[in-house]
Amino acid sequence: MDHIADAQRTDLMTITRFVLNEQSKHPESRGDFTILLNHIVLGCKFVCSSVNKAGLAKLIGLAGETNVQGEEQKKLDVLSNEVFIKALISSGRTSILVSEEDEEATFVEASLRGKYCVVFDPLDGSSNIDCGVSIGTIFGIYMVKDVNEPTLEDVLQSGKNMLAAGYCMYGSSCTFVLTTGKGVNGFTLDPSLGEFILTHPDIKIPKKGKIYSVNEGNAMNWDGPTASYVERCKFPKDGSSPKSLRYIGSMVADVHRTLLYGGIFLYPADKKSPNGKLRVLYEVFPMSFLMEQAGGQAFTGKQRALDLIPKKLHERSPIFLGSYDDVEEIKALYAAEAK
Ligand code: AFP
Repeated sequence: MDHIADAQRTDLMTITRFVLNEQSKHPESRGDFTILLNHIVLGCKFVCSSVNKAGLAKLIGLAGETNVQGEEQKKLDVLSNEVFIKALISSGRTSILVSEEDEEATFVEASLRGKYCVVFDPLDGSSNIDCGVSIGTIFGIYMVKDVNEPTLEDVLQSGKNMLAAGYCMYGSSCTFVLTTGKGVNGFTLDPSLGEFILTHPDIKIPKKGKIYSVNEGNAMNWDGPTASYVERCKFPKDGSSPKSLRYIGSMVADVHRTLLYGGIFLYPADKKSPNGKLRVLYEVFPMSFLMEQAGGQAFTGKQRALDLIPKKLHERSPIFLGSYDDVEEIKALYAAEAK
């Protein structure tokens, strides 16, 4: 009998225990981050359960404009947004919230204010819900400069100032991936316990990968470096095997695979969308932070992604992220073009 493996199986490292362990290394900490994270986790559990029920609800005729009680059914992305906003405000630990769903930032009223700002996409990839593809929540956390006077400047900061970032993927299992700036850890929801358990400690992305991930339907509008890079993936010049193409069209799922298996995920600029499609604050920054913490890189085509300073809440940026060597190759192509 393998006693060590058995001990690990019965000694469950829940996400709360994990974060409390981290907190105990900082005697000055008052547990604010743990409380905030608990509220984010609660939102994720709610969305996970709603996503799981979405297919069933449709089959038994609950979806659509109204349900059997004649009540209006909220779309899942709208519902998820409400749940996160309420959970984050009630944590008493936030000052400013920026959601993909809301045009304006939410400023928390003074009596409920705390020292963190949260930027998030409550349900990224939601156009994939009806066909059962994995979707997810993405979030990033900043510290407010002055709790008495929060301003938009607190969230329009460079990505390298993020304190923590992560995502929760609602797929064949529900997986929560987190960085607090000391590596990346993954937790899987045990539905019978209702707890996220550490299943992927200290995730490191392979230095080079065998997969590229991009919407090739946009190829006719790509710039030179992106087009050459993808051509090299398919027809390598160094005698190596071509890379495989995998593209789900749901960033959390594409990035999760890239993190675990290695390779590169691209959402480049093109002639129609000169800034790409993905949003800086709650897509590009959190995923770039996770990639760097796992040993990979994230690049915009011009600079390190985390060095960007967004001017607007919903600003977009091209993004190339993944294995260190693969991103290095695309950086070299952009550098050569700039000469
Ligand atoms: P939706 O939330 O509208 O489904 O968009 C998903 C997304 O923002 C991101 O998750 C994907 O990586 C990207 O868009 C896919 O975009 P394309 O459909 O243009 O490939």
